[in-house]
Amino acid sequence: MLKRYLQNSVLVVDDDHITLQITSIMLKRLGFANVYTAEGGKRALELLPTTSPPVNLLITDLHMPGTDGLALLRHFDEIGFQGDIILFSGMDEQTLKMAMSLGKARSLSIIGALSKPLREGELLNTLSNHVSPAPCTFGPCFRKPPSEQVITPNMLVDGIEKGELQPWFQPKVDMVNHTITGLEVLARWPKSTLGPIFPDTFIPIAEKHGLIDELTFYLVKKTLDFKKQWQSKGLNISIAFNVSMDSCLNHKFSTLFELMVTNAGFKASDFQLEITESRLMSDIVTPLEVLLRLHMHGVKLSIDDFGTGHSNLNQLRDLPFDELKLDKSYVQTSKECERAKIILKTSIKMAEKLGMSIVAEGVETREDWQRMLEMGCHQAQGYFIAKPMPGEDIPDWIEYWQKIRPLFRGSTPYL
Ligand code: G
Ligand code: G
Ligand code: MN
Repeated sequence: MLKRYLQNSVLVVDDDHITLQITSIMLKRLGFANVYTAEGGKRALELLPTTSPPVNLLITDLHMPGTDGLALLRHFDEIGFQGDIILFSGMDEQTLKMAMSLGKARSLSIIGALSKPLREGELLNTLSNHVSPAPCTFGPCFRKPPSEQVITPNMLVDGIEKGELQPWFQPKVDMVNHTITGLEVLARWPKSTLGPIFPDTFIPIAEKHGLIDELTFYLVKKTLDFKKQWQSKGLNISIAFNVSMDSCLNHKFSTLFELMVTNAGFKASDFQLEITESRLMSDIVTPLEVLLRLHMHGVKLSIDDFGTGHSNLNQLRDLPFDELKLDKSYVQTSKECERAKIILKTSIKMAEKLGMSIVAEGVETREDWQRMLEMGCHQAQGYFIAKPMPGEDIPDWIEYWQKIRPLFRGSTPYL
């Protein structure tokens, strides 16, 4: 229970000494061994780098003299804070909600906004709803930077040549028997000259400047190296690559991909390609041929980000997809939006009739898991199961998952 948080430190920030003491006692009762308290935002920022183990949960008041809660969120955003955040305040509910939205807009992980006085039950509810079975050591070690980064095609080529880009891996699991069904490869560039750069910055550049195939094959090569290492440990796990439809305009793509896979001693059927279309294609015949050939040779095909962009019904009609990945934005909005729910349910039924396996992306909480299971999804992927992680962490994560699998008995994971 709450293992992910208990293994790390929690930092409580408030300008009131008594509130800090009471909250600290409450957290210790819940099992938190490492509770740090800071009287005000400024002290919190001084304390943060000195905490050991690192802080994975911040609980902060909003209204404080000097560096208040909102400024603290800005600073935590700037330093790329990885952990979860709970706001607690005596302010009215509307203000709390707006502060929560502000934090989320900064892409911080705000998991709750609670009114003062803090109640143990509410705190426990907030935490257990968001607790992921994956311990935080398996999480990403950096986060999306808030600012737009300008990178040139040359920088990207340089990054590839220097081996700075890496494949990271996010697991997918079966929602019924809880087995691991595969790992999705996600490109990461943790140490560029500009600091960490995320794929939504460099993938469009690669696509625009004709570098996407070079990048894909680079990731395939690095991934195959990892797969060999895992196999030597007895771990045989299916791998999914993200492939933009642009790559399928190149007839050589399928040949090259299969050659790399077979030369490494693997079967085409050990791999899956998640196809995304970032722009409308003028030539749809060539991708059809390329994807059909891959399908004939046993590579599984998955339609990615279904519900958004250019993932569309024509593709479903014309291409032999084995899997449909519901876009995380739909999975998330189906929480409150009845129309999104209807669209999801109908898409799931349609995919099922087409004989496809349905994956819910962006499953972040136990509620998300339950909702998507009830709607009929077969597999889940998201922070609730595991965040994307470096290849080195995969064997440990698999071992960990096998241990916690029994917690997923019944319909909802019991954590
Ligand atoms: O991992 P993250 O959520 O930051 O990824 C952002 C987007 O970049 C996602 O849509 C993902 O599909 C895409 N992406 C990540 N890695 C690759 C890749 O290797 N190739 C392609 N074409 N897209 C990728
Ligand atoms: O477009 P594509 O589906 O390939 O992108 C998936 C991306 O979504 C991953 O790169 C990952 O960084 C991100 N992601 C995975 N799980 C979650 C989640 O639970 N919540 C959010 N917000 N993003 C996620
Ligand atoms: Mn994908």
